[in-house]
Amino acid sequence: MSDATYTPPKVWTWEQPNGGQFASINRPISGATHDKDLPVGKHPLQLYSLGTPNGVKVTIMLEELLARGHKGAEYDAWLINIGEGDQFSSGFVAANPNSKIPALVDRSSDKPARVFESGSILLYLAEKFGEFLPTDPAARTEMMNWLFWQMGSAPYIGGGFGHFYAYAPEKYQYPIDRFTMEAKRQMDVLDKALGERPYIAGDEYTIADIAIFPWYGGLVLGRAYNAGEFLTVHEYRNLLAWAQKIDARPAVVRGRKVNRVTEDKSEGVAERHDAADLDATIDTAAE
Ligand SMILES: N[C@@H](CCC(=O)N[C@@H](CS)C(=O)NCC(=O)O)C(=O)O
Repeated sequence: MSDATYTPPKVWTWEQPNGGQFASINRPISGATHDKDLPVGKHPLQLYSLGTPNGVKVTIMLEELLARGHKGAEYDAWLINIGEGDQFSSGFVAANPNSKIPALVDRSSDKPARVFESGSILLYLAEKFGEFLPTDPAARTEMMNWLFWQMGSAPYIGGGFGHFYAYAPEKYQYPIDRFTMEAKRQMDVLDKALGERPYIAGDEYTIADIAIFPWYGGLVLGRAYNAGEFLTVHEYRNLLAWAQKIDARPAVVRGRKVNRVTEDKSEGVAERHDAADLDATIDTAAE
C-alpha cells in the first residue's frame, strides 16, 4: 500500500479549511453560528430538512401517512441548505441541538414538540398515527431491530464509504477498502434477510423499510456515489427486487421529491406546503 502516512500530534488542533466537499460546514464545536428563527407554516407539522437519504425517510413517511388518509399528517417542509450552514441558525439548533437535518416540530398541541434524529421522527409519527408499526410485540421488536440497525449502520455508508470513495479530496486505498468491505457486508445482511420475507421486518411494510430504503435502496438502484458498478450491486438480487418494489410506491415517488434543490421542476420542489406542490412535479414529469 502506497498511501502517505500521518503521525498525529499530541493534541489535535483545528486547521481551516481542511479540504473536501464539507470543509466549510464541518466544525469541532456545536451550537448556533447566527441568530435566525425558523419559518412556521400553516400545518401542525413543520419539517426542516433537505432531500438527502436521512431527510427523505421523513418525507416518504409523511406522504405514506397522507396516502392512508391521515389529514393530520399534512406538513410544511422547509429547506435547510446544509451547504450554506442553515443548520447552524439559532432556530434550527433549538429544534435540533445536533445541527443535522431532518428536524420536525409538531405544533398540534399547546406545547410544540421538537423531534430530531430521523429514526426518532419515524417512530414518533408511526406512534402518533398508529401506522407502519406492527402491534404484535414480537413483530414490533423485529421491526425495532432493523430500525436501529439502520441508524447504526448507515453512517458506515455515508460517513465511511461515500465519504472516502466519492467526496474525499484524495483517494486512499485503506479507508476505501475498509468501508467497501463493510458496505458490501451490510448489503449482504439485507439481501439474506429479504430472501426470507417480503419486507425487512416480516410480512408488513414498516418504518424499518422506510428508514432503510433511501440508503440501501439508493445504493443498489445506482443512485448513490456513482458506485453501483464498483460495489457490484446487481449481485444483491433480493435487496434490488425489494428496492424496486418500494421505489414504485406513489408515496415514495412523492416523498423523494421534497426539499430538492433542482432546476428541473419534475425532479422536485425546494419547499412543500401543500399536496398540490408535489402534484405539479408529477404532472410535469408526465408531460
Ligand atoms: N443520525 C442523524 C443523521 C443526520 C445527518 O447526518 N444529516 C446530515 C445530512 S444527511 C446533515 O444534516 N449534515 C449537516 C452537517 O453535518 O452539518 C439522523 O438520522 O437524523
